[in-house]
Amino acid sequence: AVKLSPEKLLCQLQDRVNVTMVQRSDGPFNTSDWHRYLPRRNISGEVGHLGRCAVVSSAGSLKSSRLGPEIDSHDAVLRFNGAPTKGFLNDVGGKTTLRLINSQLVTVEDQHFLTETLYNTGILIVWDPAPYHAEIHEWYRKLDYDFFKNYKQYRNRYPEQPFYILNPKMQWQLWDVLQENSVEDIQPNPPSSGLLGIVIMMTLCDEVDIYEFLPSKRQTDICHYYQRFHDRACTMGAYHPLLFEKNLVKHMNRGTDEAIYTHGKVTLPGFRNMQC
Ligand code: NCC
Repeated sequence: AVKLSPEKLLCQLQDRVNVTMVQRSDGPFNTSDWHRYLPRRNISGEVGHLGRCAVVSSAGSLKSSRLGPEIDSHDAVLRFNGAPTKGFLNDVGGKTTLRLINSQLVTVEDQHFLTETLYNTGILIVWDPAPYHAEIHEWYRKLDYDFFKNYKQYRNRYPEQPFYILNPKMQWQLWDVLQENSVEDIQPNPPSSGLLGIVIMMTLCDEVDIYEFLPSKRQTDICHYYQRFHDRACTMGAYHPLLFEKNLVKHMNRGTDEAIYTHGKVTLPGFRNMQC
């Protein structure tokens, strides 16, 4: 049970969750060294005004979905972490406008972030789990994964590709909304990349279609559409409060239950199209 009405909840999200990227003027990043690395343009200027957007979860249930053409018909598409398009065009489409990646992926050597070519397409945004409501300075000293070295190396290698660092304040502002609207206590860990990406797109787009975040009739224990690995926790959550995230998204859905069942599709309004 979610406490607020769908409209109030949408307005609460818009009001309480401040989606920003780390800027050259922010706290410990306002040095000449960091100036060379952080993108000059802000993200909304970079992407321009986006109409219909798609968020593609990495769920195994995208397999055999044939959603590719529908996903590609959007003005912009957001994907997560190492989710590929090559070899999966029919099911997930080929367009990648933005890619939200976690700091573990950027940092840990066996993820091949610096060499894998799938990261060279679209605008990149990295996020790192921060201590609860930490100021940017505190987070900077207590990174969950120390991704700065690889971030800078990637920027040196691909200086033309926009690559942002998500302001860490957002994750706990969003977590508070999740907690306040849940009857139970939720895990004291940040939301998944999935929910962060959904809210990022709500700030950049007029309307957001989300695919297989809420599982369709194809729901499976296969974790990702691009791997054979089975784990129910991928869909249900373990570290991330994923079930609560999904509950919240379901509650705000402006599409039909039928579209969830057949396409795993949820439709949310962009913040600029809401009357609060
Ligand atoms: O698996 P992951 O997420 O990359 O998936 C991206 C987002 O899609 C949604 N999802 C995924 C699978 C599934 N069966 N159902 C889903 O709803 C979730 O919203 C998820 O956030 C992450 O959130 O960043 C996560 O990253 C992975 C992993 O680090 C990256 O894939 C890089 O290899 C985490 N897995 C592990 O650490 C083992 C995962 O817990 C969360």
